[in-house]
Amino acid sequence: MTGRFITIEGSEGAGKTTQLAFMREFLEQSGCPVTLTREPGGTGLGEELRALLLGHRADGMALTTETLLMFAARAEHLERVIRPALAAGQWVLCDRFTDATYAYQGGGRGLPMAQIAVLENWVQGDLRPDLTLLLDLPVTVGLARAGKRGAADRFERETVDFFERVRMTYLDLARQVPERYRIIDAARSVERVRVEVKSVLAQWLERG
Ligand code: T5A
Repeated sequence: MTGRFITIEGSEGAGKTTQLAFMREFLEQSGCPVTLTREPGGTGLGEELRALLLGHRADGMALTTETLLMFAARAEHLERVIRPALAAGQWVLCDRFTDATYAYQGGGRGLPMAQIAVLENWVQGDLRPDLTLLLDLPVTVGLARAGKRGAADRFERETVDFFERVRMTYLDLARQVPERYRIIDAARSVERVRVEVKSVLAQWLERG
């Protein structure tokens, strides 16, 4: 039996990493074997690309380069981790995927969505997530949370306007593909968000 592909998305500090730990525990308790991974990253080369993408560069990075590096890391991730895990019947839980490219490089930086779609079709073929949880919260709340964790990476140094565009793009994507997306109000406490995440997963499991 092939596995399922679940992604979690949201802007900075939404609580994805925190909720993924609960999701893994819940799915494993429900008898679903889990592979937990993240983007950019998830492979040796992907983590090296992540360091390039998130690290500061005095000379910046061209938007085309940034986007191609995201998809290079994704191609590696798909080939070495995601597709083999799905073929082995694993439930792949992924912290960000291509929706993040639409939200950050598309919405945030202004790359035409059609160009991202070309790369998506090339790199992924017809593979898309089965379910995407969008942790939505006001930008300033997420940035305040992320700021408590230490030095800001290259994306976290962007303006509030940039993250407002990221948030709006995610909400637009969720409206365009409602059968795949579940929007969760992530401004609440960890525990309240966890209860809703669990309920979404339980309903989705029941549907089969
Ligand atoms: N990117 C990524 C692109 O531009 N294009 C792409 O295609 C892809 C794949 C790295 C960056 O790369 C960009 C987007 C990103 O900027 P990332 O590592 O996922 O991606 O970066 P972040 O979103 O910055 O991840 P964070 O670690 O900041 O956010 P999380 O995982 O959403 O949040 P988490 O769980 O680490 O929580 C942050 C803090 O808040 C607390 C936690 O304890 C933690 O201290 N917290 C809460 N506090 C109060 N109430 C709650 N409900 C809380 N939940 C968590």
